[in-house]
Amino acid sequence: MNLFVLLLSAFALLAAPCRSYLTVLQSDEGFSVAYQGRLILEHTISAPVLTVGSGNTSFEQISGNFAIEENVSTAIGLGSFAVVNESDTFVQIVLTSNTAPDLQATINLLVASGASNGSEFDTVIVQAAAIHPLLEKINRLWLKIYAEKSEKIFGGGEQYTYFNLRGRDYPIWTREQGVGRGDGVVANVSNSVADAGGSYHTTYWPQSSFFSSRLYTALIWNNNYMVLNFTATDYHEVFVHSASLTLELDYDNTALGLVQKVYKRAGTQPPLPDWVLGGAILGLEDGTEEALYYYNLAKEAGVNVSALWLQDWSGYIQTAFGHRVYWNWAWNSTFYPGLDEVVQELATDGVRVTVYCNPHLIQGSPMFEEAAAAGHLMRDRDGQIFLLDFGGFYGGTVDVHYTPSANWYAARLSTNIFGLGFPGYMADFGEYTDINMVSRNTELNAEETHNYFPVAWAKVNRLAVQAAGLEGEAVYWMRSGALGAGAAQTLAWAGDQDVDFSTTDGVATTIVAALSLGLSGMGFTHFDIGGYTTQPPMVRTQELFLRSAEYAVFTPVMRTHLGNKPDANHQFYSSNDTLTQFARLTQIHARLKPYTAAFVKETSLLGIPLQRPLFLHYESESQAWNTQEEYLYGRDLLVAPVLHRGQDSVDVYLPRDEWVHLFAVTAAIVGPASLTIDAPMGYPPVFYRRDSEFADLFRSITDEFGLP
Ligand SMILES: *[C@@H]1O[C@H](CO)[C@@H](O)[C@H](O)[C@H]1NC(C)=O
Ligand SMILES: *[C@@H]1O[C@H](CO)[C@@H](O)[C@H](O)[C@H]1NC(C)=O
Ligand SMILES: *[C@@H]1O[C@H](CO)[C@@H](O)[C@H](O)[C@H]1NC(C)=O
Ligand SMILES: *[C@@H]1O[C@H](CO)[C@@H](O)[C@H](O)[C@H]1NC(C)=O
Ligand SMILES: *[C@@H]1O[C@H](CO)[C@@H](O)[C@H](O)[C@H]1NC(C)=O
Ligand SMILES: *[C@@H]1O[C@H](CO)[C@@H](O)[C@H](O)[C@H]1NC(C)=O
Ligand SMILES: *[C@@H]1O[C@H](CO)[C@@H](O)[C@H](O)[C@H]1NC(C)=O
Ligand SMILES: *[C@@H]1O[C@H](CO)[C@@H](O)[C@H](O)[C@H]1NC(C)=O
Ligand SMILES: CC(=O)N[C@H]1CO[C@H](CO)[C@@H](O)[C@@H]1O
Repeated sequence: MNLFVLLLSAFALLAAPCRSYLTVLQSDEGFSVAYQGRLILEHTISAPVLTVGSGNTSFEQISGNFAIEENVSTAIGLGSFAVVNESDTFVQIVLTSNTAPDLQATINLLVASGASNGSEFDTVIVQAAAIHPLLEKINRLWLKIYAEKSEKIFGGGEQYTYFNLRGRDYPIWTREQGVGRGDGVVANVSNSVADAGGSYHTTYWPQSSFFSSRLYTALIWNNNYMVLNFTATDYHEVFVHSASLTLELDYDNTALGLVQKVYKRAGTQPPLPDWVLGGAILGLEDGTEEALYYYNLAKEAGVNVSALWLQDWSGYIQTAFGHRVYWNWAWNSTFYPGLDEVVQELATDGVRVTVYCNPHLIQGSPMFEEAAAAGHLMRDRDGQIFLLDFGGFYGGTVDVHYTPSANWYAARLSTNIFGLGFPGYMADFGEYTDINMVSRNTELNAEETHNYFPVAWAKVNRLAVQAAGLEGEAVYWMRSGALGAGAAQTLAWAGDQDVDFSTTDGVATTIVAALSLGLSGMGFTHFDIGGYTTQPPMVRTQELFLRSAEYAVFTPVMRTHLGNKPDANHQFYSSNDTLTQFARLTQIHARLKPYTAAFVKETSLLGIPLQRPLFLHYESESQAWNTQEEYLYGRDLLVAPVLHRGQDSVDVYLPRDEWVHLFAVTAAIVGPASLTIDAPMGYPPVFYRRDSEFADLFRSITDEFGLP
């Protein structure tokens, strides 16, 4: 999107005020450009800021996993420079190759001023564009942004392995995040089967934006393949498949101020309904009778239930991977008889029923046939419907890029889901778009068709909600995304973790996911309690189920998932002991609702993520920038979950404040302090700020649910 359009639509443009903005320093050897004293570019003839070139790339797709082979045929650094315009608010530099003088580029830096809710802000726009008589031959560009050695980088969408992205490169290409991830046994087995192992950077929601500890953020509205490269010590490099690149840089004096700018610039979110905050969404399946049986078990045990989640409401098929949903998004009344009446009955308990859908339709199903006949499915380069192999069956993909098809799908989902009284669903997938899939929207190239798909898919879901008039009442949760997707999603979820404690693909990764997404402008997320993917001989243990449930209490939505192999997994109903312990945890979640609701409101309004890194509030403490296994939940709760097998204590950093243990009657601890805290099952290290205005609520939780 064009920045000025954005500024005009969302904010009032100011007449350019007189402040000192851009400054250029130059010598015979090079130049630098700074904004209010903060360096942006540092160029020398021998180490140019800009390289342009050409190449080609293959993207081989198997089940949403991509093998990407990059072939760079030319890459020419543009060393010679001339600063041709130099004012406070506009700088233009022309760069020229020393060896090929007809190869040039311009870099423009301009300051756009705006105001939001009475406060002024500036955005520095950096535009780099190649100039060449045969411009079509230039399709690769590398731009270096000044960096400091000690600088930390966060965001990049939903990253799972490393919270601080510094020292590594991050391809921006939506895909499966991988089973196992890295080079452990699980990933190796996944690789041998379907190239599905994944690595530290593979994610459903890569985002072309980042958040620097130098208190600036960069947003890049470009859906071509890109690599955010943070490996070098003195620069960051953006590599893009394009002859031009635009970065929008926003600055602030505090991390807390900056995260709010990210939110406003990336797009504010539709509201998260209140009803999801008070108890658990129970993932159940296998028909009406089975689902109601477990619901009643839960109810009798005192579980606070906000909703049932019936992902196989449309039917199922059995594949080698496990029990799979039948991808035809309509109520299957033979499999779920009387579900319409169940919706009414459960409403009297204050319990809702939620379902499932994705942008694909199984070949041969009624919706597939309807979509195919009306031209709503994506095609291959020969004009045939593109059938993707989903492991055990084939499916078509709705052309969400093409407005008439997107509208058709939104209307269908709205009728089939909301029309039957289901106020929510998992809106799965969004990452599988093969490079050879063709949309009827001809404005997008093949890479954009792939990378923008999650945003277009999110918009379909929002349209479906709006068509039903249910904004603020309905929820859909998504895993795929890109810059701009947050503005069309009510809630994210962390995708398919393994049912284990691994740091590469287990429960611990969901904290990194929440924190990195939060600094990318998406403040509401949650995860499958106990994980999803079971790859034999892996099984979900009671310990994993309960440890992740006790951590999920401190996320907006506690939702269980039976997993792809329900029988191999410990479930909330697998033992009476689990059921009792789980019930207690859902009661704590329900009890916290007034607190959660207050901060959900703040997140919607301001964009301060619900799960937040410590440094947003304790910026001056270096430890607050280094934690990736603890977080603040709202302003007043500090959560340090148990994330490792057999662990019964947690090393916790408490920043400068007075902290009271939520589950133990002890004196307040004065931070900053690093402590080892005992963590018996059911009592994870969670602290509240003594000065919190919710202290009474917290004390009531200690009284009722604290250690005996
Ligand atoms: C990359 O180049 C090599 C030869 O230089 C070639 O074998 C390979 O097919 C190319 N890959 C792509 C994606 O074009
Ligand atoms: C990609 O480039 C390589 C060499 O740079 C060339 O051998 C190959 O044929 C090209 N592939 C395509 C698909 O253009
Ligand atoms: C706008 O500013 C006012 C006063 O500073 C504040 O009360 C209000 O919450 C702000 N609204 C938003 C949307 O930021
Ligand atoms: C997995 O495969 C990688 C690459 O082949 C290898 O380096 C690694 O040792 C393997 N891991 C295990 C646990 O076997
Ligand atoms: C990232 O930059 C490093 C040098 O700092 C380079 O070795 C690496 O190839 C780059 N990664 C990509 C994907 O271009
Ligand atoms: C949780 O369950 C209890 C007991 O049924 C009920 O009183 C309470 O209202 C529930 N809380 C919420 C937030 O639904
Ligand atoms: C309903 O679900 C059952 C079980 O998966 C399946 O056999 C049947 O084909 C489905 N019916 C419809 C209309 O989708
Ligand atoms: C739970 O306890 C009841 C009786 O208290 C018993 O009938 C039932 O079998 C137990 N369930 C499990 C899963 O152990
Ligand atoms: C936008 C702008 O100010 N462009 C100017 C840059 O400098 C050249 C020559 O110095 C002018 O011709 C442009 O008008």
